[in-house]
Amino acid sequence: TAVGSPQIHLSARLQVTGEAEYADDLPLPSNGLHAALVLSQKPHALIASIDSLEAKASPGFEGLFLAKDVPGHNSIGPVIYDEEVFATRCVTCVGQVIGVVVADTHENAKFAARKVQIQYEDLPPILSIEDAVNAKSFHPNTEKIMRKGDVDLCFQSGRCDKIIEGEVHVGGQEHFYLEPQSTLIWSVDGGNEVHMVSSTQAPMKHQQYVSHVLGLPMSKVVCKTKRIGGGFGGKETRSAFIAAAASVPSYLLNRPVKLTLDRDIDMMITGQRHSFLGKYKVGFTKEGRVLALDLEIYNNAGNSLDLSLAVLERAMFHSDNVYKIPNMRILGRVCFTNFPSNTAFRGFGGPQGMLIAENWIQRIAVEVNKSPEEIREMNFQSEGWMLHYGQELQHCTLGPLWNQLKQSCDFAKAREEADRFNLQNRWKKRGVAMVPTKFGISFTTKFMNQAGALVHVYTDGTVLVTHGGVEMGQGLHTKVAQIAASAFNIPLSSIFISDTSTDKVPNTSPTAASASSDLYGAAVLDACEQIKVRMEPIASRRNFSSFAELATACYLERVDLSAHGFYITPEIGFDWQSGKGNAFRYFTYGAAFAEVEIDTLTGDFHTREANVILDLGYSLNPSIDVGQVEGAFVQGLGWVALEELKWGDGAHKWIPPGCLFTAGPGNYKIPSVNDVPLKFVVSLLKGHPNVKAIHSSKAVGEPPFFLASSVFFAIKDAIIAARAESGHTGWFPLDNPATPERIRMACLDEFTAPFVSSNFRPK
Ligand code: MTE
Ligand code: LUZ
Ligand code: MOS
Repeated sequence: TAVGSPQIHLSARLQVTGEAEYADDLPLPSNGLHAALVLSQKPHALIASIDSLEAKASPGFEGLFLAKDVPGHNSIGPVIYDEEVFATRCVTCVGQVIGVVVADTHENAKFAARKVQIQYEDLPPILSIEDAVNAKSFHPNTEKIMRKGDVDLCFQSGRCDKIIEGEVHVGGQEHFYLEPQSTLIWSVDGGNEVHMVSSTQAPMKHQQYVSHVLGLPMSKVVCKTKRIGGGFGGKETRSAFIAAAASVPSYLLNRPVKLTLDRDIDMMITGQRHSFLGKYKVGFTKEGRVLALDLEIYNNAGNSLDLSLAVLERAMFHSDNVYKIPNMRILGRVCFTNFPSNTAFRGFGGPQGMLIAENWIQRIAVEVNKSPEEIREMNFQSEGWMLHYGQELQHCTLGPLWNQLKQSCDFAKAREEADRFNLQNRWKKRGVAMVPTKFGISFTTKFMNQAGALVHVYTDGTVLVTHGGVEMGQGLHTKVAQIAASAFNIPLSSIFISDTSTDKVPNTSPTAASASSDLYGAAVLDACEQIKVRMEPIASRRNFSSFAELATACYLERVDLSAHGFYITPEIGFDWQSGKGNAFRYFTYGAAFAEVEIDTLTGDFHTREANVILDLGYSLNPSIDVGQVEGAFVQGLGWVALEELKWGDGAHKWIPPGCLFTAGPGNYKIPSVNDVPLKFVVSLLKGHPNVKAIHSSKAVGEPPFFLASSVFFAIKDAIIAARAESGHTGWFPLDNPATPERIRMACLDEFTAPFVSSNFRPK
């Protein structure tokens, strides 16, 4: 059957030939206009005046729209309405939308938007997590606490041989989807219905925002998405405010409007992965067994709440990574800062929470003079372990994964060889690391775990499937088509999945949280099963030579060959009141080994080997899944070691405070082919069906992302070897990304000695 086989991604052919269509490829109708946004240039300021004379006189100008022009409501937001479509009195970040200009061409629209003169009265901005913490600048009602055992009692009991405290700074990351944010929007039938095609993970959010902003019923607003050129969480919510801005001129002028962001603007205004600050206090035995963890985590939300609370919560759920922590207390806070609102990004806070955990694990290893791998193993959770949020660990495959990896990478030998290399080389050092992960599968917001589908069987035996999920390159449509093909026992080529559309399947959650093949696969299967039940009386009458013949026979017998399917994830729900519950349906586990070589004089590095293993149950499509693992790992590698966001901090004249300096590939380095590990092995654990999801499979999209931290800890391991040569043996901080500057400065030697102390933390 189709399920479980390595089918080629259904749009691979179109994508590699460049024929696949994206939102911006749609031709703009002849009366269509191009839009450009008028953006704040101040991180925090009152708007004193807006002068549009010059803009109105610029070539091709067709209109400027501000807050006062919004026909419905100007307030939007995915969870609470704390954002404005167009800023009214006050701006709270550089890049906040103040207005939208439409013109005959994209260039003219941008030109006119730049000509809008805005006078500001500056207010003091908050431009770091530290500043936010000091100023107690938090989003309202976002303090979260999780507890297990009694941390204070454990620290006081004398049972801990050692108690250490430290800080971890976790860097952000730009999504850098290949296709920038884009919406084409138009009205139909005289102007009272609005349709749009958007590059989004959340067509329903676009429908909601646009109906709210224009004052139209949701039933008259349609959003369609055929495919998107990557989302990675960056289009889970942050696409919708752009659609909302474009909807205003389109509706008021009754003309189609296209708004596609240039790369620099996209990077500047649509938010990134949250940077985090973690403050830990951890108590452990002299063997390295963890007894208690007191943790505070802060995330950099930016100027609106967006999904930041859910991101913080997922970080809290993942702050144990895979370790037994008998006593644990986590305090989480969402920092209001004067940056564009940060948002979902592959892992959704999970990687940040786990990276903080691996930091103190690595530190314990140094303190007790053992390898981090030994400390990791010693503290592994196992079957039946009660997690710090009251969910019991079931079907844990961490042990088999870890052992298989240890064998396949021959860790002991790799360790030895790296040590030997390091003895023989003064200015090059090698490092190795093995890191495990577990990623919770479900939206932590319970109601989001629902999915709808619509399946039509036609008389020629072909099947049109639509469902609420968006194809963003992850292969969702391919997997769902496999599920439908298997259900009807027909070839994959008989299934067609057309665009995602709010008028075919309503009320959909964003395509996110890695759960889409679980959710939409099950919803589609439900629809297929309904149709099969209706076909059964006809099918049992005689043998049909083909599915087409059967479908035609059913049609002639007036059988309904269309069904709506629905699925909700059973048995989940975490209760913040009691601090307990099944936050997740199940976990996807993985482990990775990495070996790196660093140049201690330049801080350059390369990954000599990465060996990654995931438990994906019975994979729905192993070739797509291996692709997801490779992609997630390399994207994670960018996060831990290459990609650094830099903002104006007031010190540089030519770059305003709070303005993104790294707004393009010229000075923001995402992984390229040169950064892919020289030897890159990905394998999937065999023989462990997942009883909790469709066809025994597991979700794959986000879980492998964190495994790239093995590269980070291998770099740290190499730095340890470098420092040892100049007599530095204690623990030292290293924050991600491990850029050449950070690697170089951490490799203490006679050249750095005049400038830095041994616990220097390169900024
Ligand atoms: N793969 C590709 N090619 N492009 C993407 O944008 N997004 C990732 C992951 N893999 C992404 C991707 C993220 S953040 C998520 S949550 C999942 O895909 C979403 O899809 P799924 O639920 O079908 O796994
Ligand atoms: N989005 C969301 C997510 O709203 N809730 C989640 O738990 C989540 N997890 C991962 C990615 N996106
Ligand atoms: Mo993914 S961060 O859930 O879009």
